[in-house]
Amino acid sequence: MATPLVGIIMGSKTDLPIMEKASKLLEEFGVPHTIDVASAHRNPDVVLPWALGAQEAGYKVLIAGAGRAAHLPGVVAAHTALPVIGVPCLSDHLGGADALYSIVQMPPGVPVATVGIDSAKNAGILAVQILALSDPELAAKLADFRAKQSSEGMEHREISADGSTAPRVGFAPR
Ligand code: RP5
Repeated sequence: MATPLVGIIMGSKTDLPIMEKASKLLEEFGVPHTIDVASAHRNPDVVLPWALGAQEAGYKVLIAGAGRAAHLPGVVAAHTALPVIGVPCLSDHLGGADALYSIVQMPPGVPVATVGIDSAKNAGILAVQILALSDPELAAKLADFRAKQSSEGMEHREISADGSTAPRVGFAPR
């Protein structure tokens, strides 16, 4: 089995429906990765060795997702020099703003690259972009992905402009 390049970790199995979107994206790109569940406050004895050993284990990027007082991404980042991408997970309180602020507001010195609330797919894409810097094959896949996305965007535009690609002026209905 290929050495996993991306390590995904989340604070609870209840985060899985969100975090599996990162895994799905990495699968699409053929990026070997692992998924783990360990909470920074309930399982610190698991989180610390995972983060401390991640670089030696061969990981290049880590993705950490958590909800509420979401300290997992910051704790992971504090124990590794690898780039850490944080995913604020929506919980049943405060609309996910609690997790967003907890993750994005890291004090200067230990950054967590934070994506939007529940935006685990973007975390996967960002991980691919980082890996693609030193992997031409992955860079080519990323270019295809962007091109496909762009042409889909144009299709949407044609629908919204009644089949015409001419730009609309202001908000006047046709
Ligand atoms: C966080 O608390 C987890 O990341 C999860 O988003 C949230 C709730 O966890 P559970 O009580 O559902 O396990 O630690």
